[in-house]
Amino acid sequence: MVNRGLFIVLEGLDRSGKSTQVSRLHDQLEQDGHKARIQKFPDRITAIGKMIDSYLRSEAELDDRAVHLLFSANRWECCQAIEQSLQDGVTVIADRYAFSGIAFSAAKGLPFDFCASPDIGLPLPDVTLYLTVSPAAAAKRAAYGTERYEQVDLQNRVREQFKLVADKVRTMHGPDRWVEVDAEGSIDQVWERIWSQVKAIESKKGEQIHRLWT
Ligand code: ADP
Ligand code: 2DT
Ligand code: MG
Repeated sequence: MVNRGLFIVLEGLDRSGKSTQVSRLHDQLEQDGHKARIQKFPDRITAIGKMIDSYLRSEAELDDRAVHLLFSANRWECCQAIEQSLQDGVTVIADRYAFSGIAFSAAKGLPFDFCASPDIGLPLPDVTLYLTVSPAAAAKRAAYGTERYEQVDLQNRVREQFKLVADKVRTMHGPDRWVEVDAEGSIDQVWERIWSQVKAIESKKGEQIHRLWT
C-alpha cells in the first residue's frame, strides 16, 4: 500500500499563531515534495459553514446547542473528503477541529459530554499540536477582532476546558496524540518546534486511521 497522508491538527486559543503555522507547515511540506492541503474549521464556505459564519459575526442568533451541532455537522460534511485525501497520500492540516468544538461550547456552559458526543467516530488526528501562549504574550499580538468569541473572559474559560479536552485525548487515545507546543517567541522559533513534532510522526503513515472518542 502506498503510504497515506498524515492528519495533523493545530489547536490553541485565539492568536496563539495557529493559522500562521498551518500555512507555514503546508508550504514546507509542498516544498519538500509532499502533497498537503489545509482544512480550516469552521469551513465557512459550505451551506452549514455560512450559518456558522453569520453566527460568529453576530449577524444571526442561534441556540447554544443548535450552533454546537452545526459546528459538528460542518466537520461531518468534510469527513469523507479528509479520508479520501489521506488515502490519496495527501497530508491534511486542520486549523482547529473537534477539540475547539468542545472547549468553546463547554466554556459557554454546555455539559462536556454533550459537547463531545456528536463528534464520536470522526477521523482521529495522528497528532494534535496545541499551541500554548500566555495571556500577556497573546495581548502583545494583533488585537482581538470583533467576532463573538473574541473576549478575554470567555477565552480564559476556553483555556480551562482545553485542559480537560487534553486529558480526554491522552486517556482515550494515548499521550502522543496531544502535544503541547510552546507558542511564545518568534514565528521562526515556534515553527522549529512544530516541524520537529511533525517529523516525529512520519511512521504513522503506515498505520490505519483511528476514530475519535472510540
Ligand atoms: P490564530 O490563528 O491562532 O488566531 P494567527 O496565526 O492568526 O493566530 O496569529 C495572530 C496574530 O499574531 C497575527 O497578526 C500573526 O501575524 C501574529 N503572530 C503569529 N505568530 C506570532 C509569533 N510567534 N510572534 C508574534 N506574533 C505572531
Ligand atoms: P477562527 O475562524 O478564527 O479560527 O474562529 N469554534 C470553532 C467553535 O466554537 N466550535 C468549533 O467546533 C470550532 C471548530 C472557535 C472560529 C471560532 O469558532 C469557534 C473560534
Ligand atoms: Mg486563525
